[in-house]
Amino acid sequence: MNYQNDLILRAARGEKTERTPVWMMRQAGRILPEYRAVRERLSGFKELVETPELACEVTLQPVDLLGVDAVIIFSDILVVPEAMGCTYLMEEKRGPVFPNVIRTQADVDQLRVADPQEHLAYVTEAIKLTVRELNGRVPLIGFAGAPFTLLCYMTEGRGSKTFSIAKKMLYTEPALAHQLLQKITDTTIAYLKAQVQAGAAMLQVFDSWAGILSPEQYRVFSLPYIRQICEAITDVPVTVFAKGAFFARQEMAALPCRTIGLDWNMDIAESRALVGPDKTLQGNLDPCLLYAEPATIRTATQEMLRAFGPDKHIANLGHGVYPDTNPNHVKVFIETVKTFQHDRG
Ligand code: 1CP
Repeated sequence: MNYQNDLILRAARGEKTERTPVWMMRQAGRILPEYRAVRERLSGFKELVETPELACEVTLQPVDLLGVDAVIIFSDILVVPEAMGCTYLMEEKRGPVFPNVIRTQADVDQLRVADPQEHLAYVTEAIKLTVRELNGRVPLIGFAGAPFTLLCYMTEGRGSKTFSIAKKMLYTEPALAHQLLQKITDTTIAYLKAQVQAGAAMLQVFDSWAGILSPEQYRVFSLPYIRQICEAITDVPVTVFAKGAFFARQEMAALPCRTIGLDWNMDIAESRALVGPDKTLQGNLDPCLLYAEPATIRTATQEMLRAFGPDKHIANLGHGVYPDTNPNHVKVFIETVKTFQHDRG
């Protein structure tokens, strides 16, 4: 594929770039009035996710409206549990709910290792359409949830601040947890490979709930499965974003992935020292900073860019952009990255 703008791929591969590339987690979503307009016509979130033409439309919105250097396919991490036979509902105010939670050996046995051609074709179809529509303007990022983060939702049955039911399984039935994690991992590997075949130029693994684990539990229940995923994906650069896993940065440096995502609690210089010089880092402005005045956003973004340095950095927020963020403030963040000139000394 010949791209008009492949800054993000070059940065992910560790090559020098004219400027730092930028995109935002949750860039396709409720910050954009154009997204809300599409959403209002529909029965719900799942209709948007499961209709390739619509998913394609909202995936593309941030390129035209915000000028980002990559798109992320509009979908959700919860499509994987669904493909395995554990369906979810997206309730308007409450978020995701799983009517049938996974808690016993029988529950785990009932789950299938999904075939992406059969159970996730709506995602690969949306990717193909989007890549065709993009016509080389910017690369498309595919994604999946990390196995541990998906275990959280499947066992708990909904979002939670503590995921104590999920963690209870790790402490009381570790063998069962490992069986579940392995089934999720096998599905995820097949799914991510199908995304690459459909045209995803890079992939991100979201371990959104990494931060609730102790370092020891993270080593046992999350990292080995992320490692399997990274080892299986050989054709495109992979980013691992483990929110809250400040304690695992050195171990993440040893994963066979190209990029490590940082959240806003992670100090940039300390992260670079822990991760070493080889990998690309992504992040990490506090999403709440976008509530500040434009001048403050500019200054903070420039400080962040200086701290990361000119190479091996993909600018992003430290987590997804919040839905009540003013799109004009988002544009200030993106424009600041795109016009910043590093002093290469
Ligand atoms: O109707 C709506 O607009 C609902 C809000 C919404 C959106 C826009 C949900 C429900 N999912 C999404 C899309 C989405 N989800 C994307 C693609 C859009 C983009 O990034 O531009 C992606 C990458 C995700 C990934 C996702 N879903 C994660 C991992 C990233 C993260 O934020 O940590 C997680 C944890 C989810 C679960 C989920 N989906 C939706 C909600 C409200 C939640 C969180 C539930 C909770 O609080 O636990």
